[in-house]
Amino acid sequence: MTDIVKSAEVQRLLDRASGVTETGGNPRLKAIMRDLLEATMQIIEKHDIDESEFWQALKFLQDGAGEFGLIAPGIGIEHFLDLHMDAKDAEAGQTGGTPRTIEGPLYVAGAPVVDGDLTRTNDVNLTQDPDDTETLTMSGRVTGPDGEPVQDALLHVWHANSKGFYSHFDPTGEQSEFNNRRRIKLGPDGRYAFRSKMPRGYSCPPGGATANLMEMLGRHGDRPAHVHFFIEAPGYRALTTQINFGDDPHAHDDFAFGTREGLLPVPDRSGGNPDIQFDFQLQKARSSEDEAFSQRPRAEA
Ligand code: MBD
Ligand code: FE
Repeated sequence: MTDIVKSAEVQRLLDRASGVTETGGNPRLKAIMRDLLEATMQIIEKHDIDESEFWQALKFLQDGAGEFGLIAPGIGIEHFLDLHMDAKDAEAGQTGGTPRTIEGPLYVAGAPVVDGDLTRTNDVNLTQDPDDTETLTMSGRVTGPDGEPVQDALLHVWHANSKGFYSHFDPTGEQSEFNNRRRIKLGPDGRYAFRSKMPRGYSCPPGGATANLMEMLGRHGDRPAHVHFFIEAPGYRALTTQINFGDDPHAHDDFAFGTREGLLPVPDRSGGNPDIQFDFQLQKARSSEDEAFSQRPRAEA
C-alpha cells in the first residue's frame, strides 16, 4: 500500500526530476541522478523516514561538507572504489603487483622534488620540522611485472607527524609547509631510501562531522600509523597505495579501511629505530591514461 516508488506517478516524477525527458544536459549525469533519486526514495520508503529525520540528515551533510573527504573513507566508500577498480582489472586481466589502496583526503600537490637516485645521494629526509620521536627509515625497490627495475620513477610520499597531524592540515599550526611530504626522483635502478620521523596513527577531529557520525554508528575514528605513496613512471601504471604499520594496535581495525594484505609490514626495530624494507611492483601501462593519477580535486600549496 505504501510502496509507491514503482508507481507510474513516482516513475514519471523521477523521469522529470532527473531531466531524462529533456534533450539538454548530460546524459550520464541524468541516468545516475535518476538512479540516485530512486534509491533514496526506496530508502525513505523502506525505513519510513519522516520529515524531521530527512531535514536533520540534510543539515548534517550541509554542516559536515568540509569533512566529506574524511567521511568517504570512514564509511567505506573510498575502499569500495578500490574494490570496484580491482574487480574491473581482474575482468580485464590487468592484475598483479603491489595492491592499490585509498589515497585519503590529505595529499597536497606541489611537494618539493628531491634527488633520490641512490648512485648520487644517500640521504633523503622527509622531515624538516623538529619532532621528538624515533627516526623511521624505509627503503626498497620499484620494479615492473618481470622484476625489472623501473627507471626514473617519481615516488610521492606523505605522512603524519608523531602527533598524528599532517602538514597543511595541522590544527595546531605548528608544521611548516610540506613537512613529511616529498616527491622523490628515483634513478635508473628503481631503488629508493628515505628517513623521516615516525608517524602516529590519525584520529578524526573530535567534535567534527566524521567523529560524530562514527560515535552514532558505535565505531571509532582511528587509523593505524601509515605512510602514503603515489608512484608514477614512464611506461608504467600509476599506483596509489600506502603501508600501514603491522604492529600498530589499529593495524587490523582501520576506521578508513585502507589496510590491505600485502601492505602491512612490521618494522624491524632490532637496530633501535623502526626500519621498513618494502618493494613496490608496478603494472605496465596499457595507455597513457594508465600512467596518470585520477582527476580527484586535491589541495595545492
Ligand atoms: C588519513 O590520514 C587517511 O590516510 C585517511 C584515508 C583518512 C583520514 C586520515
Ligand atoms: Fe593518511
